[in-house]
Amino acid sequence: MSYNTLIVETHGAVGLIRMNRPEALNALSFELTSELTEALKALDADDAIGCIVLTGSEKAFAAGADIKEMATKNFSDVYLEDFITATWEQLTRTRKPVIAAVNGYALGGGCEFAMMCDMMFVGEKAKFAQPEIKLGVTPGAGGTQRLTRFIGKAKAMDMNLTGRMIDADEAVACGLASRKFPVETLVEETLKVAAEIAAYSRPTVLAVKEAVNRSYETTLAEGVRFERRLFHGMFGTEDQKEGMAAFIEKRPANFKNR
Ligand code: DAK
Repeated sequence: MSYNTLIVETHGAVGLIRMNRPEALNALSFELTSELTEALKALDADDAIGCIVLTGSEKAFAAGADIKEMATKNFSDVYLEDFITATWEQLTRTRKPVIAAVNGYALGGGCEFAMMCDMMFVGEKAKFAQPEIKLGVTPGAGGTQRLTRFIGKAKAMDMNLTGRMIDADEAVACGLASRKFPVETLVEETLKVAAEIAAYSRPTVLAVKEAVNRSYETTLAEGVRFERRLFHGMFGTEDQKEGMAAFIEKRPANFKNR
């Protein structure tokens, strides 16, 4: 399938989605977010794919919601069309892991998109901000909620109330991103990590993602109980037998995703 605002490739068992609206620094238009929803659904449903990478260009991951598209909307427009919820949240419904590879600007909705992914790697020149306050709106896709859970109240309040940008080092230091790479090698290095994840047992990968995400939505006791049940369930898979046999026999595991 071809898209107007995305470039989608497969690299072995990894799906790579590049947001591609260079004229608008990948601003998240209705077309882009709708196409991204379709691309994510297709990769999630593809048995040959085990992990997904979402990236933009060296200048911009995404410079936020498309301001030109939304500037004249009124309350009824955004409420009735379910703005954001309708086309922005497939990232949170994707079962396979999605890694954001962020070069350049990740502002407003761009930062929120990156936070909807399961992991975030940054290029040295990445820049994050929640500048909605400068536009007279609040964030609408997790800028006050996910960001606060990622980096804590003090820094989230600072970013949301001032709109200031943080750089790649600050993003890694405060836990927004987990690894930093040179700009030119960010996507290549992210693809390597994605390939490593895609080579593990698929049911185990999905269960790990589900368990970590559950920690954001429940108490510690319930979360650990959920984790324990998933762990018990893993003993019903062929891949558990294979993984442990491979360790004992000192050979690489050959997972079958069963
Ligand atoms: N939307 C539309 N076009 C954008 C854009 C955006 N967010 N960001 C950049 N562009 C366009 C510029 O207008 C320019 O187009 P032309 O003028 O050439 O036609 C082109 O991309 C290049 O941008 P610049 O010329 O500005 O490039 P610079 O290198 O000088 O500056 C910049 C780069 C990223 C610092 C700057 O472009 C910038 O500040 N962009 C806006 C960043 C921003 O404020 N993003 C947050 C958007 S708000 C909700 C409602 C709203 C929201 C959420 C929920 N609900 C109703 C629930 C808001 C969400 C957001 O994301």
